[in-house]
Amino acid sequence: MSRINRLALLFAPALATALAFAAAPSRTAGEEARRPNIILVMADDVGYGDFACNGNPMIKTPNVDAFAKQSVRFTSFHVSPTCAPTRCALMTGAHEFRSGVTHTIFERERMSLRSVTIAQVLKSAGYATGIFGKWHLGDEAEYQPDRRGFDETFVHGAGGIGQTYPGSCGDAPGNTYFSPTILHNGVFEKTDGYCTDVFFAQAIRWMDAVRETGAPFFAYVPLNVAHTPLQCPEAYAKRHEGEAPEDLARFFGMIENLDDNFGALLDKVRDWGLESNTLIVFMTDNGGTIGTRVFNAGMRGAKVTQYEGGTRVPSFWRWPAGFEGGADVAALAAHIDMFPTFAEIAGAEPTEAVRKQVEGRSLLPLLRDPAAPWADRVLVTHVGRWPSGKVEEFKYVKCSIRDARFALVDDRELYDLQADPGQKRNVLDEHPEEAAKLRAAYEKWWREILPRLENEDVVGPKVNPYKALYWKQFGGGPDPDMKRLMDPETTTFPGGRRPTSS
Ligand SMILES: [Ca+2]
Repeated sequence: MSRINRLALLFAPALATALAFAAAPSRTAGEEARRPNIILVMADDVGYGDFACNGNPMIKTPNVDAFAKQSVRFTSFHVSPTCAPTRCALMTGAHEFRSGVTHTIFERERMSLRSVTIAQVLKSAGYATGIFGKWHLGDEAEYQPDRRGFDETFVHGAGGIGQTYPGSCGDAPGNTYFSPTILHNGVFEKTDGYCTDVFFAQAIRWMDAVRETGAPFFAYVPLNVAHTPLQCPEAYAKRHEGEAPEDLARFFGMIENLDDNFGALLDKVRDWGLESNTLIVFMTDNGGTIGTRVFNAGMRGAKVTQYEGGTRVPSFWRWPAGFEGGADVAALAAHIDMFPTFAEIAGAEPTEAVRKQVEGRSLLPLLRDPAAPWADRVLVTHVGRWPSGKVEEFKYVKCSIRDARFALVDDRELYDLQADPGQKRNVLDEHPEEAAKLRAAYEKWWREILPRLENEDVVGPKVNPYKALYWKQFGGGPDPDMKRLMDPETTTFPGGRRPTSS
C-alpha cells in the first residue's frame, strides 16, 4: 500500500473533524501517538534564487537541496515583502495589516494583542512550543513570545541582532552575530559562538529534552541570517573568495553555514527516531536581497517590493508518515496557510474567534495530492512602510493584488503571471475586466483593514525595553548617543517622530 493510502486510512476520520473545525472528540492514546512534531525553519532575507536546488550557479546548499528533493515543494508560495509582516501573517494565519503590522520598526511591527497565534493554538492542543531566533513582533514584555504561546523562548530583540531604533524596537546593547546576548525565557544569557550555530544548538537541546516527555513539539526556528550586517564565520566567507565580491561571499557564507546547521538538525531528528513522524518545513521570510545580483530565478523585484521577487519564496515540506515527497505543487499558496495547516495536522480545536481570524486555508489536501482541486483566490501584497500618518495616500502605492493568473500592481500595471512570470509586459489595456475584479476585491479589503491599523500613531518608550532589561540584569546604562537614538523625540531617523500636525 502506498504511503498516501496508508495515511488516508489512518487519518481520514480525524482529519474530517479537524477540517470542519468542529469540536473534536477526545483523542485516544493511539491518535495522540500519531500527531507529528512540527519544525519550521525560516531564513531571513534569503530569496528563492539563493539555493543551488533552485538554480543558483554559485552557492552550495547540499542539505537544503537534498531536503527539497524529499519534500513537497510549493512553486508559487508567497510571503510578505519584509520581515515582521511575514512573521505576523505566519503567526496569525491572516494578512499582517489585520494585526496592525505595517512596518518593521516605529511600533508598527507590534502584533496586536487581540490576535491569537498558531503557537497558542498548538499549545492548547497539547504541543510543547519553542522559538529560537528572531521574533520581531514587538519587544515590549506583553508582545513577547512567552506571552504569545511559546513555552520556551530564546530570542534576540528588534529585527536583527544589534539593532537600535527609536521606541521599543531594539536588541540588547553591544550585540553582534558572534556570541550575542540572547533573552532566554526572560533572562539574558551570554552565548558563545556564531548566532546561527547558537540558535540551532538551543533548538536541538530543547527538542531533545521535550522528546523525553513524549509530548509532540512545535519548534519555530526563525533565523536572523542572512539579514545584514553580513557577519559571517571566516571559514565560510573564504569559500567564495575570489569568485564573488566580498559582500556576496559573506552573504553566501552565511547561507552555507545555515545549510550545514540545517543538515545537522535533520541528522538529529533521524538519530532520535523521529524522522518519520515529524513535519519539517523550510522557507524564507521575504524575497531576495543582495543574492539577486547573481540569480533571481527569472523574477522581477526583490525584498521590499510588490513584485514576484519580493514575495515568492522556497517552501519545502517533509513529513514521511504524512505524505509522499518529491513533488511540486503549483497552486497559489501563502504563509497565511500555515496556521490552518498546522492546526489541522495537530488536531487542534480552534475557537470561533480564531476561525474568524484565519484567512488562510489548510495545505494538507495539496500536500497529500499535489493535483488536488484548489479554488482560485485573491492575495494582497502591500509593502506598507508609509510615513506615519500617511496611510490613506498609500492605498495604491507598492501593492499587488493577485490571483492564480494575474497581478494588479499599484492599480497601474497588470501582469499575466502564466504567460509572463518575469512581469515585463503590462497588459492592463488588454484585460480591463480582470483588473476591475482584482481592484474590487482590494477595495473591500482596504475598508476592512483600515480600522485594524492600531499602531500608526503610537509613540514608543524612550528606552528600548531589551536594553532596559539588559542594564537591569548586568548594570550600566546608555551613553548620550544611545539615549538620543532610542528616544522617539530626539532620534534623527526619518519618520521616527510622531506626526506633529494631527
Ligand atoms: Ca527578512
